[in-house]
Amino acid sequence: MRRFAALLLLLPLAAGCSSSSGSKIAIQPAKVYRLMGFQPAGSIAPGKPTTVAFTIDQPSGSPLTAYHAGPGPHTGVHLIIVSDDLSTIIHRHPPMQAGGRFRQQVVFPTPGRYRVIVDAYPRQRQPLPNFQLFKDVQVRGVPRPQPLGSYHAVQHLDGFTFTAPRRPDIRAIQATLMKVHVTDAAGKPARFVPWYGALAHAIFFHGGTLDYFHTHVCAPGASGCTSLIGGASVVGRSAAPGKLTIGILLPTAGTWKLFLQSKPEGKLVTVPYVLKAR
Ligand SMILES: [Cu+2]
Repeated sequence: MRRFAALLLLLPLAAGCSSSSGSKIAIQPAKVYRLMGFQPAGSIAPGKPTTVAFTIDQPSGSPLTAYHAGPGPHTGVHLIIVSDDLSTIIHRHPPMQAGGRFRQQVVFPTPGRYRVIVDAYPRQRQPLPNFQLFKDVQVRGVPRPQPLGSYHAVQHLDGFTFTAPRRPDIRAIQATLMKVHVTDAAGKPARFVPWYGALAHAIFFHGGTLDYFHTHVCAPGASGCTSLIGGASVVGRSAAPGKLTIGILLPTAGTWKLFLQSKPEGKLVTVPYVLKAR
């Protein structure tokens, strides 16, 4: 039941963390599940449609074909790709194909190294609801890394205004909620259209190490929305149009980039926030 509990709770968990790739935290299932038949196999060209494909092999050696299903965002496989300067994010949930294969066409826009994160939610929910597998992809050409930039509380994107706290206070391993208010061009609260089972996705990457964490904003009463890490859990909520309450839970201190993805009025918007966790 604890996964469905209200807003925010702290729980001791025997197993380590479920959603972090931090090298300091052991991820038990990642040692025994493996990406098999990963494509692309070598370096690729920028700006061209590229097929990313893989199967997840179980410790037994047979492909994993039983994934969690149903409402909420914690289902199937989440494919998340970032450039190592964190200027680009690609986030898709490809459907499973025959034999447990996943296949998604994406465009890697610029040269450089990208990290592919496969965040899997198997039907078997124990010991952890999800685990991550990683692969790096090299895109040919000379990389021109973009600076991470700084935190901006108010951002205008695609006709919408996103207003976040002026100075968010974030500490490692401590669950925090960050409220973001979203208005349309007329200044009215935006209505969020669910996307991949959530009203918003908050995807966090640590600058440099590319440690990863992912939380979701769900409608009141939605289940399967809580994220776990190192004994703590967090879930975001949206109780009214224009309002997103984002759950933040970061495994380590330092500089993180949050990609806040939502569909106000049905249009996918990705808002970047550079956050410092103490
Ligand atoms: Cu998500």
